[in-house]
Amino acid sequence: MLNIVIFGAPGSGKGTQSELLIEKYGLDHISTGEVLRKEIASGSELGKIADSYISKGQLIPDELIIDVLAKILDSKPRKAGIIFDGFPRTLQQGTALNKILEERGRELSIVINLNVDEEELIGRLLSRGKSSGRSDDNMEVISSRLDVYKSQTSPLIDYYRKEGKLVDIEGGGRSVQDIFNEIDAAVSEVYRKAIAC
Ligand code: B4P
Repeated sequence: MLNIVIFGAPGSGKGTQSELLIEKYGLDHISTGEVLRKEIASGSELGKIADSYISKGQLIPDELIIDVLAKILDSKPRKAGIIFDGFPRTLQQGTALNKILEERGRELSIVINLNVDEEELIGRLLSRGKSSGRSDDNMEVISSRLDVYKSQTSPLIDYYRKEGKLVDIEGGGRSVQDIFNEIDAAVSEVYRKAIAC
């Protein structure tokens, strides 16, 4: 069973590449950003809390999102595997994910790290902002999201590199399909090992 983390700064293509992986490997998908946006749209208590952080470009508190993630994971039927998209975003979430998987007899297979330079990230997010209606796709909030990524999320790169799980992918300056082909090569290798077990 594949357990994939797709990792990168805001706008790096996590959601975009997840869709292609789902299609090819029949995987399940948890996008914590999507989950939170649905909660906001439904007006739930969690949504109200999430909105107060997301609209400022901040991360919602670890204890809250870790609990949400574990509940969603348990509600999913077991498919060929799962993609964690946008989770973890802090070291605390990273250690929690390892524990959550271990408690369920699972193990992280691979972490795809999408590298895109800041200028391109900003351009993509501003362009998405024209049609997305997202409260966080405007310049002020994008700056804050990028700062949060650097200070709170990027330390996970070393964490996963030390675990030997990280695969760096150049996620900018080329087409979605070219990027996917490289991701696919890395994932198909772990997929072969996973089905052999
Ligand atoms: P997310 O929904 O995860 O937001 P994101 O990082 O912007 O998404 P993504 O990176 O998937 O966007 P994509 O590249 O697909 O999170 C939103 C917010 O929720 C966070 O800021 C945080 O506040 C909160 N949150 C979520 N998870 C959390 C957690 N674990 N803990 C705490 N808080 C959490 O798309 C970007 C654009 O680029 C698209 O328009 C796409 O078409 C384009 N694009 C993609 N690939 C391209 C390419 N190769 N070339 C050109 N354009 C491309």
